[in-house]
Amino acid sequence: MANQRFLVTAALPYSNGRLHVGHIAGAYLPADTYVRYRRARGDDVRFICGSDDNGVANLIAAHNENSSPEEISARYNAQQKRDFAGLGVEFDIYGGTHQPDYVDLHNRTSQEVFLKLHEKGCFVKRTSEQLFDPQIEKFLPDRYVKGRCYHKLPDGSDCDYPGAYGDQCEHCGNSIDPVQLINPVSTITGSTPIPKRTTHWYMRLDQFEKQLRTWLDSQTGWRPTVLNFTRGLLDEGLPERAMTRDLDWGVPVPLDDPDAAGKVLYVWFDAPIGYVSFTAMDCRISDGDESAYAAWWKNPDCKIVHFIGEDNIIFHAMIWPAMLMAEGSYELPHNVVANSFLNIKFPGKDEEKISKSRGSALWIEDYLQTFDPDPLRYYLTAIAPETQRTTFDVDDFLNRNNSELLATLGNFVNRTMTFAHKYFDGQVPVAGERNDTDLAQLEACKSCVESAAQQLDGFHFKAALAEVMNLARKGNGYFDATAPFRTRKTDLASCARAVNICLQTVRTLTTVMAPFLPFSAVKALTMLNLEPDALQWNRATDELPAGRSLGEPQLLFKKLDADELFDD
Ligand code: B3M
Ligand code: ZN
Repeated sequence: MANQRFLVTAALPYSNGRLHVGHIAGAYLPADTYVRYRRARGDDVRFICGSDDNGVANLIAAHNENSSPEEISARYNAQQKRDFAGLGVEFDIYGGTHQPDYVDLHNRTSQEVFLKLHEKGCFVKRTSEQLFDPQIEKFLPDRYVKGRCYHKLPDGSDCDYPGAYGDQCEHCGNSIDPVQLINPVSTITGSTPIPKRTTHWYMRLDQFEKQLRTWLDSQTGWRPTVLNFTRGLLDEGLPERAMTRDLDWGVPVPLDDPDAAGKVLYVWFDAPIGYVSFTAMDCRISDGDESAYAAWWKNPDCKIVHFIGEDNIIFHAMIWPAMLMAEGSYELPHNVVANSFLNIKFPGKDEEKISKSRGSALWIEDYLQTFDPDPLRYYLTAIAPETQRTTFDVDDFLNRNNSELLATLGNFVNRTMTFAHKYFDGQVPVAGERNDTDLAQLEACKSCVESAAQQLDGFHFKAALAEVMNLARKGNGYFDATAPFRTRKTDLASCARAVNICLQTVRTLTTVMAPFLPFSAVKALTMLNLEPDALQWNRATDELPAGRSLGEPQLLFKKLDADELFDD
């Protein structure tokens, strides 16, 4: 197939905190793996991300940390960049919707979209009562207010969750109209808010119901969880949603209307436009022309893929496509790939939800102080929450590092490389005449390349990684069966043949492991004395010629133990 063009995005993290393993498993790792794979296939890919700086989440963090939203978003944006770099999640650009270098372009891009929708009659202006904190004289949109949830659970009982936020109830997952919350309190002052009239612009999502349904029905290759959830929302009918807020932090509402004064766009209106404005910035930096973003966003030959966590489905599979349909000149997403959340289980404790406030999280910053990135990348893909919640179990992480990554993949590569060094002078031995066992092993290499590709094309990362590990397992099986450690003394030709086949297998493994374990793949490349273009997918089964000199063997993985992880 001719090379394709992909614009890949990963959800923009709020710049109100650090990243933990749940964030990485949800969106960033599968996105990075996918991008690496597409590039290995020769596709033209841009990988876009950055922080979501606007909105109440950031204001609350600034309030709690006695700081300003500018300072908070700059600090966490920088921290996130470090965390991603440490894990080898390599974006082409990591912007931020309110970062100094980005805010002008981002505001302009967001305002243009808002104005276009406004001209097209997609908004209604309404004045209604909203919650207001009299103590600080501020409206309380979104997470500025908490109260008891008024929704019903699927079994018909009341949700009644006491800690529901003004935008979403984390217990039942429904979106919340803050004025309907039972016993609301201001999260800033703890006081009881009073209703007060204010004017906002509501997007008439119902105008897009039919178009959204037709579009969703025509999608292939989407995860059923995403399709079913979105269809469920459409079946309930799409209510109007306010796309402006009474806040002094965000993208100013670009209307020449006294009612718009002091108002900003809703953070979920401007955040996905961040994907576009960061692409434009990337084009400005790399092509010297920000208008080149159109080649990615307005080009029917470019596939746009959004990687997100499950709580963002409504925004990416429904509201954002409706915005794009309304705007009219952009392409719609080719796929929206959503993962569920992770639970966490620390040794000797019960499994629990990851929670920043309860301190039950494994932070990337902390992890990287002690460990290499690849074992985490391995585990988070091996347990990827692709269809349902899964658990990051610290003991299981260590076990699987030691018994799979190290004992299977690492061991196969290591025994092959050290053997070739010790007994073949660090060179690829002659292949000789291959027998059925040898040919079957080479065939296993070929079929691994194909089946891993098939799984990756379908966004089945966990299954793709299993194919890679399966080849490593077969490599060990072949090594044991052909026993070069024995034939070395009895039949040197057969020993050489076996080591040759093992090296060819390491060669293939290097390419197929690279999207998952990029740091280890580079080490393996060095050991094989190959150039980086050897990671191209269609070269995965290129044979290493006999006589080729190999690089020095080095260990790909280490044994890990729990103490290191919690050693302060
Ligand atoms: N800032 C992340 C979250 O909901 C949210 C994603 C925006 S993607 C445009 O945790
Ligand atoms: Zn609820």
